[in-house]
Amino acid sequence: MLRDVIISRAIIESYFKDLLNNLELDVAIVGAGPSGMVAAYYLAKGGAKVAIFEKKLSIGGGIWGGAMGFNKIVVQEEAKEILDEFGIRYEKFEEGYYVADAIEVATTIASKVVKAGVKIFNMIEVEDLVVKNNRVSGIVINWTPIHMTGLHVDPLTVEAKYVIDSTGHGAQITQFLLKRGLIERIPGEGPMWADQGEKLTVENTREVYPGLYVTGMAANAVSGAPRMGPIFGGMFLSGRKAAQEILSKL
Ligand code: 48H
Ligand code: FE2
Repeated sequence: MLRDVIISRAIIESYFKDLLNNLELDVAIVGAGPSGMVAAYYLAKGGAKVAIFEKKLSIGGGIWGGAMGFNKIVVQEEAKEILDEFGIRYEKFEEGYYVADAIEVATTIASKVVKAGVKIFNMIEVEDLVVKNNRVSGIVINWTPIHMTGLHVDPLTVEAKYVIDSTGHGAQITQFLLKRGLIERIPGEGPMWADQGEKLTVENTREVYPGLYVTGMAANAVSGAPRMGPIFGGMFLSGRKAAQEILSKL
């Protein structure tokens, strides 16, 4: 006979074991979109202790819908090797343009990230940063439903040597520093220009404040670089660059 209470105990004990295991991290990644997940993968492969915190129920960020809901994404020559690394299939459309199924991209990356040892906490929103002695040293987390219902409930804290803002267009995590006057300005992304947007996403992937890296669209927003539309190579290359830089410093 199946006992309901044992099902409950299995979930509670297993979940809280994971949460306790991830309270002290090398890298806390905020946002399970393409750039955050790719960063997590390379960090974990490089031996770092890393977890991703995602406010939504679903992971994948902007991958699922491709462009306008046409669920395909385009990847350029420079980033094709990342699709190969993950074992994602693609078709060559024209020289230098490869097209992949958005659902395969989201599910395959997520699966490889989890199997590389990354714990993804979904339904947890990062609502602030820990900043001590002019360095980001952790994240402040809360249940997404608490934010949605507007309840006044205090958060918990996770310690991390590095935090990555992979929250996409809004650069929500870097915004916390702007609000405190710790950085001067977040110009926001510029109008569409795929070629420049893709190049600059990678260039703008950097430590914006001691202990805080930005990747993907957040990197563009923080630096005022153009958006690029439904081409995802820059997101992948940005995640990999942040991982490599952080690994060299850990
Ligand atoms: C926890 C949070 C919080 C928070 C947000 O938007 P994303 O897919 O991010 P990127 O930068 O990896 O990829 C961008 C890409 O999807 C895209 O939009 C492109 C290429 N656009 C081009 C264009 O021209 O429009 O994912 C960000 C994730 C999401 O899942 C959010 O739910 C999550 O971050 N998130 N998670 N705490 N405070 N804020
Ligand atoms: Fe977008």
